[in-house]
Amino acid sequence: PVAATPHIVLFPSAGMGHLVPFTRLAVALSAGHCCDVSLVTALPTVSSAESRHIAALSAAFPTVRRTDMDLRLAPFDASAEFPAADPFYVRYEALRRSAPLLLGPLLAGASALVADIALASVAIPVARELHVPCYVFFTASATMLSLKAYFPTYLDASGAGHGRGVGDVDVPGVYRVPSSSVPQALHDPDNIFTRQFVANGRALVAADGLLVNAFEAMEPEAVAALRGGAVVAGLPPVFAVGPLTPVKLGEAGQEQGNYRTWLDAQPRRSVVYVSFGSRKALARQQIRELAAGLEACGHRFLWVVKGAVVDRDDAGELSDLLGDGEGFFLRRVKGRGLVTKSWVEQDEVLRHPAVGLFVSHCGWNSVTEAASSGVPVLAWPRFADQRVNARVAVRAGLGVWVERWSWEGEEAVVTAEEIAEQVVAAMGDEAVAEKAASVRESAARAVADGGTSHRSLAEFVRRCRA
Ligand code: BUP
Repeated sequence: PVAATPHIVLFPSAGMGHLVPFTRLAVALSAGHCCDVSLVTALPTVSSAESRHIAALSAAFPTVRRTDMDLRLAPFDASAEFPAADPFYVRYEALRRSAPLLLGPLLAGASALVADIALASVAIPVARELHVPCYVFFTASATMLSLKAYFPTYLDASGAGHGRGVGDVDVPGVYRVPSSSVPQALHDPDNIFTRQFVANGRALVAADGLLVNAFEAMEPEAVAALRGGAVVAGLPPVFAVGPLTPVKLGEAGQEQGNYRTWLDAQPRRSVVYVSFGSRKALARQQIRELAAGLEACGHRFLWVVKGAVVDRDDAGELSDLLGDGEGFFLRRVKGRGLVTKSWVEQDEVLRHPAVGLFVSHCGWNSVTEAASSGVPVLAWPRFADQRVNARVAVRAGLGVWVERWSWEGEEAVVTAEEIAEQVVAAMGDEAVAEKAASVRESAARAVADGGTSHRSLAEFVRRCRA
């Protein structure tokens, strides 16, 4: 039987890096492909950015139904069990343990479940039991998906984790990921993230399909190797559907930023936009060097600075964070540099004609937004999958990466002089700007009617109807 309107249940995990692409997928399926879409929202959220985003989504797209999952109903407290772990990883664990209990009832009448990669190994069996097809949405690059799919095979073959460290990981058909680019946590087999990563990686073959927020032209080898069975035999179909189009959600509950009027007043491509994502704060000393580097580079800049992992904990003054108790730095750069602790609409910032460079941690959403807007990236990956993503960005021509710059866990502080030097070089690099503009064109082609990503998403919807 052909269901005219498939009902697709989306189950994201925690953090804006996951919620944002799920929102984009929800709107693409609902408004773009006429599906009936429910979004599972686990409450309470970890960050206030997430709760604001969910409220804004409901206001702007009431057709995307919210299905709340109250984690207070789950009979355990993951944060007590992992007191020192990253709060977002602790939430993944809470969701993973709750899924067998709380997910089933939310799947009544569903044509398909699309589960976040962080929940794959628990969501797939729940859906299977209920005869609901289960797809996994991978919110990072296709290259990272290939590493995730291959990593369990690597562990089994190399003996890493049993007293041996993780070396370079040669992902068949994709690339040899140097040990130094393997996410930090994966070097420790007992890390909560590693256990989830390996379990989810092993589970991929049992999914009905894999969606990835990537497009063929940007990562041709990875997409082909995943589809062709080179990475792991027996993977289900891979739907490369990115870069998913950002959705405008309005200002519901958000602080009105003054950055918009400021940006409007700046010359074309004169502003360096600096952000390290929603999940991690730079070390205080590194924040101070970055401040000095931005001041020394001589360019205009818009800098989103974060002082705490979870935004609710970030109550300190901006000047304290910058080590600028007297406010001298902020006064010196006034007019030329705007520094904010508040959320900005990053996609809108990147599309603004005044922005000429993005100093980015290379969270995958940030890379896809840079690709869609054609803004060159000065990559400064910090942790997790970001070095893998940085390489993807550089290979695609989207920017440059100073590979010697340290990431979390490495001691070296990158000095103000080095930062200033690289920013000046990247701002003056016409070749990089031209290549980034051509990445924007190939991204636009992929998502336009008849493009590779548009066709992939349509094929996924067709399967959900069947
Ligand atoms: Br901060 C910030 N405004 O002020 P990533 C982030 N974002 O719109 P992360 C804003 O959050 P993971 C802000 O555009 C992107 O869509 C940004 O995702 C948006 O990095 C998203 O870039 C952040 O993937 O998540 O937050 O480190 O580690 O899961 O990749």
